[in-house]
Amino acid sequence: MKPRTVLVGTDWWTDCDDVAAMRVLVWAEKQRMIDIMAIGINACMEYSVMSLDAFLQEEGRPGVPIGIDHKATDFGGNPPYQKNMAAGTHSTRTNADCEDAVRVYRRSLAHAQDKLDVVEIGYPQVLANLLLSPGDDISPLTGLELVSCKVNKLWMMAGNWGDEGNGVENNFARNPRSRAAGSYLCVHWPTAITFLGWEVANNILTGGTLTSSTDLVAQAMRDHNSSRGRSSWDPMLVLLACQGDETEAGYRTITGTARVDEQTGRNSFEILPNGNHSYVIKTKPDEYYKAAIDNILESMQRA
Ligand SMILES: [Ca+2]
Repeated sequence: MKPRTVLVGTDWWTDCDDVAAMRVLVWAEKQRMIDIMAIGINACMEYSVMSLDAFLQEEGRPGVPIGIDHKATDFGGNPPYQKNMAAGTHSTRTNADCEDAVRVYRRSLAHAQDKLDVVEIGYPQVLANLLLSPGDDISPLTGLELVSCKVNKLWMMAGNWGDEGNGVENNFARNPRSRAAGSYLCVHWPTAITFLGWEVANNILTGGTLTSSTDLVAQAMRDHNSSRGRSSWDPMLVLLACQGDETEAGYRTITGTARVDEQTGRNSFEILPNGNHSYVIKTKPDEYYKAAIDNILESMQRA
């Protein structure tokens, strides 16, 4: 089967689960499940691009187009993993070398031959701003038109759906920018969306079996004080998206319409048989998902 093309958004911020997720993404490309078209970073810190570029080089996938939201400097935090990752490699790519993530997404969509999938493991403002983008030198189409024409589906780690679809989670609720964008995205994104929520992966700790002193995922886990493993929000969403089928990946779905409150970031869910949104519920024991992620992380561990 032909690999599915994916555009991937990540906050690549303070948490180390994005690092584990990026390893899962590169692994899935090596398995010919997906092709990585571009990555958009939606939280902007000093070493964002250099550390991600360094990581992708070390994982054997140099040259991925990277965009960044240069304005997203207000999420706070100062993760040591990015500085350490950037220091130990040969990357010279900086934030300033990269275009705005919306332009990278617009170009990717405009050039895509077939419909692709969008994967998001961070904040939603780049996707919201993509929808709001007007025609430009890249394409006469608006962002909404490009997404409508070129996207199959959005897979997103966001929300807490554990209390019958009601809850609060960081990717939607972090700050006014993420709350407004999450609210806008749920109303205006034109394709189906599958959400994997906080409650699905919080108790599934992965990465703790990596023991190499030079492995970059292991180092990020140690830098985050999570050397015994970290909640698997982002790696589980990426693996689900790369598999591309909720049932095969070990989930059932609740279908309806998701909403995010613009003021509070709280998510809610109305169950509707023909709704465009779904959130996933595990159908297997936690150990099943943990083993799947840990096996992938270990398979690419640096000796
Ligand atoms: Ca993330």
